[in-house]
Amino acid sequence: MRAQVVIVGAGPAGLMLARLLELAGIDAVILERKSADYVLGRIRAGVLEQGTMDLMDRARAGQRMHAEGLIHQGVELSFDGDSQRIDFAALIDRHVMVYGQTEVTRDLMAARQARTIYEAEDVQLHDFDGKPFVTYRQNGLTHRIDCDFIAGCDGYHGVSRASVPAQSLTTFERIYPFGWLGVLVDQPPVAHELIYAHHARGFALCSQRSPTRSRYYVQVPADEKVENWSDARFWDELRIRLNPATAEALQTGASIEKSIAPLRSFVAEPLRFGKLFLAGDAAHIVPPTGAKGLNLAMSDVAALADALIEFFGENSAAGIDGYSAKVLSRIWKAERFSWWMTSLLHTFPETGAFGRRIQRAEFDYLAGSAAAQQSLAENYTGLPL
Ligand code: FAS
Ligand code: PHB
Repeated sequence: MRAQVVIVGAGPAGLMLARLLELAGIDAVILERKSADYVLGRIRAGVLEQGTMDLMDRARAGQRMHAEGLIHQGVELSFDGDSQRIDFAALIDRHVMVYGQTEVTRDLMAARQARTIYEAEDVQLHDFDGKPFVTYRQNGLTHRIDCDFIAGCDGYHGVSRASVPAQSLTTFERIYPFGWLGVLVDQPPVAHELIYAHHARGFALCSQRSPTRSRYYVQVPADEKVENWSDARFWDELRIRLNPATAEALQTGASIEKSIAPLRSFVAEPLRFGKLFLAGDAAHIVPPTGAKGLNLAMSDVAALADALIEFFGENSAAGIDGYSAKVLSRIWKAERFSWWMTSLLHTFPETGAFGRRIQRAEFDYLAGSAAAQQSLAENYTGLPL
């Protein structure tokens, strides 16, 4: 088999890249190791930047997003009971949309016309410095796809970055001493906007998926086990960490999904190796505090799609030659913001009383400065692509 581009991974990055290439008449095939149902079963991000919304429209996959997504004009930050709303509309005339990653993935799957090979086992990348090809196993047979380029969109644990010789890659990482225990529940959201809360016992987040479905998180130790958390224990802990009025308004119920996500900051450099490009979580990881993970993956593949369209359409290598430097500049700004939001809102016992006073001062400065709020607003709603 032959394709112009082989994309490894059918998460949001792989699906969006494939769709943009398809609309440009470029033959791209996706190899995904899991089933489509498995991919759709993962509950992850919930907030879309304007740039991601625009990309969904460019992919002609945005109809349901506009019909069902919730436009949010601000978020609330609270710190030991004090609250500050960040008013995106007033500060920078921008907004975000609450629309689950699962729905984004579902819409991109539905829009795709070309080949996505699910349950492709043992994907291997070959000769991406020369004449690239990819092999995979399915139904006991080994298959080969020759191609011009390979896009590694297979996430943090994927095969693509692992296929790059260690000496060709530099990685930067910070692992946080905690994770997020998340619960999905079919109850109306506790507030009309997201609430990011700092409490001495740990961070909490009130998010949502629709007017009848909510998503909540609490910070837990990095080695915590989800089986230690009954629904009752989760709701009790969440209430403690929220302002009393919010806690009082919380509508609880049986969790329909409960999981713990570890938190890390991670960047690999560079993101191009001959005919292999890395994009999305294969290239970087951000702590979800800034709602950047999904959006950063989308901005990566927008740049990669434009570079590949330019190559195949105009026989120009300028875009692919500039891809890595271009996306890394934006990646590091998102890493900085995600690290800053995480540092402000989580508890870090190891930084002691001084660390907590610095966090309090950071919040007080933010609450008292329109400039600081404007900076948060422009980062949260998404820096220009
Ligand atoms: P993905 O990991 O989504 O997709 C990679 C795909 O490649 C997967 O389908 C995988 O099965 C496939 N794959 C892997 N190895 C393969 C191989 N060898 N062969 C073939 N296929 C292979 N971001 C937010 O903004 N907010 C959040 O709240 C949030 N919560 C998260 C919770 C968790 C548990 C995780 C892991 C991430 C979370 N993220 C969040 C970040 C997340 O949304 C990612 O940024 C987003 O999924 C990135 O998309 P992709 O780059 O497509 O990677
Ligand atoms: C979510 O709804 O899952 C969500 C929202 C905002 C974040 C992280 C996760 O910063």
